[in-house]
Amino acid sequence: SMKTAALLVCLVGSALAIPKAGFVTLFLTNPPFPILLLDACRNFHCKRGKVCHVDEQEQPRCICQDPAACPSTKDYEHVCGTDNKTYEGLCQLFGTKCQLDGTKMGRQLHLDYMGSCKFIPHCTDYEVDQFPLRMRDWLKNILMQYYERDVDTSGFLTEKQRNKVKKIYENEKRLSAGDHPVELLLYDFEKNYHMYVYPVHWQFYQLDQHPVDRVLSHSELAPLRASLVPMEHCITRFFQECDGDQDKRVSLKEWCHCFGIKREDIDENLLF
Ligand SMILES: [Ca+2]
Ligand SMILES: [Ca+2]
Repeated sequence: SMKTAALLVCLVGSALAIPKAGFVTLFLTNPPFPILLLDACRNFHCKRGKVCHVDEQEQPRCICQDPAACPSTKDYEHVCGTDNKTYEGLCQLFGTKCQLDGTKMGRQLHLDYMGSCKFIPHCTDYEVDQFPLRMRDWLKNILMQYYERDVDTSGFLTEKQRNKVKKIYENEKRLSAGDHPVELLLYDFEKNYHMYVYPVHWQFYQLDQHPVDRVLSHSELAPLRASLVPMEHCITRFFQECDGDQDKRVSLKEWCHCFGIKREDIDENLLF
């Protein structure tokens, strides 16, 4: 069945440019007071999804943005709502949400992700089990690539990181990059467990930057989604399951645990 994935997208609150419709109407019907009426809505801020309107008492009021009156958008401005409907833009989405104010649908409607809605298959139990295996392997391979590139042009890794990665790179038992069957990945993890410890810490450190506080918020996890397109339908579920104490943040301990790193190998000193 089709399931909407709750996203790791952090909403950028953008001001929506909406013409002050109330001003125009009243300007025409009350010609002696144009300046006064203009000022009523000027500097009067309404929250997202609402626009200023001058009422009969000439007082500014916030009313719902009529989605049909939103400025027209380009294709790339389309957004997907948590109702799995594509909206032409943020103005239309938040205008619709405002009109549904006070209803369950209104409370549940949020921005899911930028872009038109697409089919995101349900992540099965089998896939979610495979996910850490594939991701761990992928992290290790990224570091190997960085290391190789650093031979010609340095700058991808710091000196400290390069020293750490060198040991993995030069290990003859290292599994070459490729699309390996789960069984092989599992076998390699058991045999060469120590090679995976640093890459898992390294990725945590890369993501924990806004702010650097040893926990990953939803918005800090967002960049991973873009990098892991083939597995993206499992990311949401994976991270929900990683967040053991359900505080909506993934700590280093929770992160490492998710990737099968043993308690005694979780080390804050590896975050560099
Ligand atoms: Ca953080
Ligand atoms: Ca947590």
